[in-house]
Amino acid sequence: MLDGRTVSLVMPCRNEASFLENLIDEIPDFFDEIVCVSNKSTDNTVEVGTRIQKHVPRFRMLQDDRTANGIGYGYAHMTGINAAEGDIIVCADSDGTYPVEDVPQLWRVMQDKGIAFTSCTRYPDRDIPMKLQLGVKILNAEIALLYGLRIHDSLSGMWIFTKDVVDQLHLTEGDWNLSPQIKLNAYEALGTRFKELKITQRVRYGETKQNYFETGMKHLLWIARNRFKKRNSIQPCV
Ligand SMILES: Nc1nc2c(ncn2[C@@H]2O[C@H](COP(=O)(O)OP(=O)(O)OP(=O)(O)O)[C@@H](O)[C@H]2O)c(=O)[nH]1
Ligand SMILES: [Mg+2]
Repeated sequence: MLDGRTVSLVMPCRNEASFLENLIDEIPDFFDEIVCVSNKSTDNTVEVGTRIQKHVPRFRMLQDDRTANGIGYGYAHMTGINAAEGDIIVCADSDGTYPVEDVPQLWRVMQDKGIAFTSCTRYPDRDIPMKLQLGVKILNAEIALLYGLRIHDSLSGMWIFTKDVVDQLHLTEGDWNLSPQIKLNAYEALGTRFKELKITQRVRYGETKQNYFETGMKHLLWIARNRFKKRNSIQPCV
């Protein structure tokens, strides 16, 4: 609980069985609920999660087997967010990279500044490999140019928002593009109540399965397509 409000943590998860138990043990007590959503895991993530569920009452292991281009990151988030019962919803990867223990401080800033949706930015951070920094900078510039939104981390996977804004997020992207979509839709719906707040990322548990170049190119195209789709959908005034 934070300020008398219940807090849910939503985590997409694919093939993270080897450290899932440690990860859950480290999640701070202020989280009332942890919703972990596996999507076509081929290791024993679901078995481990089902075992954890038996002795950790606040933990739920869900499955969503829909994929888009073989990826279910976005679908897992949609399922987790829909299932989350907390007044405050926090989304973060299940690989230990995001500092979920910082949520109380971040929530205080959100309260002070009237923020309804926070996208937690990892940048600036000199320790992140240059290639990744450059990729994110290109996507940030594309978003600034096409949407007028200046952000530092278009691909952050940690967000904090209140349950009452969920209906305004209109999430549809089942693959990695849910990450830019949730930020752009939140900004469109909430305007100045959308903000970025700084976090520091940690080193990942386990091996990455990400293809940074391929995913980056898909984001580049999606961000542009999404902008034109919106433009076309604007009806001329008669
Ligand atoms: N449910 C589901 N989760 C996924 C899928 N792909 C990745 N994930 C999870 O989504 C989160 C993000 O994936 P990562 O592999 O960490 O990708 P990344 O954060 O871009 O890159 P690294 O952290 O550097 O590996 C992790 O918690 C994964 O377990 C998927 O297809 N379905
Ligand atoms: Mg990650």
